Amino acid sequence: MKKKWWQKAVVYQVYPRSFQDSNGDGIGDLAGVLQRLPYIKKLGVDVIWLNPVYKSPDKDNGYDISDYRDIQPKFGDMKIFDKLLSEAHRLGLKVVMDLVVNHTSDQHEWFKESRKSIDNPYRDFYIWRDGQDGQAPNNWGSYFGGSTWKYDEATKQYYLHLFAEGQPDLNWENPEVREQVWELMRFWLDKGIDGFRMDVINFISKPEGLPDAPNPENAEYGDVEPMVADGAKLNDYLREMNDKVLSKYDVMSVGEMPSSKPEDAVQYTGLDAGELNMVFQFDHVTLAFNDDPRLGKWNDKPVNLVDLKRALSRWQLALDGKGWNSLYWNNHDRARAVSRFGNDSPEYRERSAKMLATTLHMMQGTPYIYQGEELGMTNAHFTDLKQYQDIESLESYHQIVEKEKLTDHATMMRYLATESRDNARTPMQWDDSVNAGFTAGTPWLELNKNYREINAAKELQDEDSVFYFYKKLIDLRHKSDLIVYGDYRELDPEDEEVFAYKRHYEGKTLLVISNFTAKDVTRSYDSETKKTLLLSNYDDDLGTKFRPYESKVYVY
Ligand code: TEU
Ligand code: CA
Repeated sequence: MKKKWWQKAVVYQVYPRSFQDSNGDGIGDLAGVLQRLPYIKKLGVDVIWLNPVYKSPDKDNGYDISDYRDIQPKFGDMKIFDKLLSEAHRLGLKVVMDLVVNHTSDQHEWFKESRKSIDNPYRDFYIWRDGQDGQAPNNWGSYFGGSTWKYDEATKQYYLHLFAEGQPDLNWENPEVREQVWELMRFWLDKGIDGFRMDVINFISKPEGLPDAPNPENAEYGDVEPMVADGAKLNDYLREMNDKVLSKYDVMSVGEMPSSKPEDAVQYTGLDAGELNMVFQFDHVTLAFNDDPRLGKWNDKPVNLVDLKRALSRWQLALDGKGWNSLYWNNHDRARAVSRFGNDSPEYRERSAKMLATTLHMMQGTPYIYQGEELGMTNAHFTDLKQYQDIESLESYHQIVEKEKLTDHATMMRYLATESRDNARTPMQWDDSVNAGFTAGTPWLELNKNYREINAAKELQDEDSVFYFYKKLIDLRHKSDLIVYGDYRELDPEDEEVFAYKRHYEGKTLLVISNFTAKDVTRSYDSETKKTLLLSNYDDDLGTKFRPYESKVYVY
């Protein structure tokens, strides 16, 4: 398989509004990211993925774009963006932008035109349908509560929005929509950015006739995801995107693909498939589900290790030699890694954060580090609904507790504390000064109360910190073809306490063993073979004995 720069790269995801505020308005901005580039460089990563900074009414924190060619004033302007891009490149950091083209904002010029009249030239940029006997065209439920259809009085039709009402879905069947998307991609690629993360890109091909979703539990709405994920024309659209745009530049592309399966991803990420370089799959981050399917993702269950190993191993094996994996534990939409998959108690937080990092970063694929993950930042542990701001969390609370009364307040508060996206969006913890050095003003979202114990300044002075452990992992990857290109074989899949796997490349073996429990366990692998310890999150090696959250990497 021909080697590509993004296969050896490590990506750092910056959620700008929570990263660094530079002008005291309590909202992170591009000048703040510029100010913190040396910190990102010090970590040793190669690429920055910036969540959306385009003009937006901010109904979904920038995922509702009203102008793809201009910067949201609260983040700065194009001048500061250009400065950030050139300074990042000067430091040897590539910059990947967030491409959100399954939908636009309802404030986008295209939608303002489209809703004016049935015969407006932009009408077919979006998905308009007549109602059925005064009801929505079908039973699909939005990710943010309610129907995916909004009735528009002006032309007495409904328009489709998988997410918020302010996020109307684009009609990708319309070749003019695709041409406009290729144009806006070229605008940014010609400025010199290094690629795109593509928002729910596997939702863009909608099913013929937009039929009802199955609804066996007789819930208020049917589950939209199986209806829109991996649609019939998706490969055609991705191949066209690659032919007309991506193939003209030496850039990377990663498609966010909720509920995509490995078999599909072999096609999407196949090196000669001419589509994308990699995908964000969701199998390992959607393992914990409520017993009541109507509550979907909302639960407070621990993640079962055997399920987690099966999900990750399945993708490692399916894409080995055929495509390419992204490797992530969390992002701006997920609970914090150490809280969801490790143990965020004071006793085990650091140890388990390092164990999780080892487990993921020694796999085959491109690792993504979400801002603060390298510090072992934890979930927010909010206790009051007023602390939350995420539209998904608030609308879900409203739909589940107030409208459908599927559970009570206290239970839903536990679910939010476990799974809310705001867990990942509390401001970056830079130091132990007021507001953790994030802002001189009032932070847009409350800081995590533990910022005095967990912050970058403290970890930069401690060579045993989570930060320097991530740095070691990144350095190891940069130096090792075995880590980057080695194949993957899991050991003891049914082991409920330990995650162990091997990588092989050109006659060398990497053995990775992680104890996912707070107990001492004993395990031996290839005990007769002479092994060299490459990395451990403890200071010494007790051989077959593994202490709580102990993780070791051997090479031989
Ligand atoms: O997320 C898509 C998506 O699948 C999420 O809505 C996810 O399923 C859910 O949040 C799980 O908690 C992308 C962006 O990453 C997200 O921030 C946006 O809200 C969404 O698309 C709409 O653009
Ligand atoms: Ca600001």
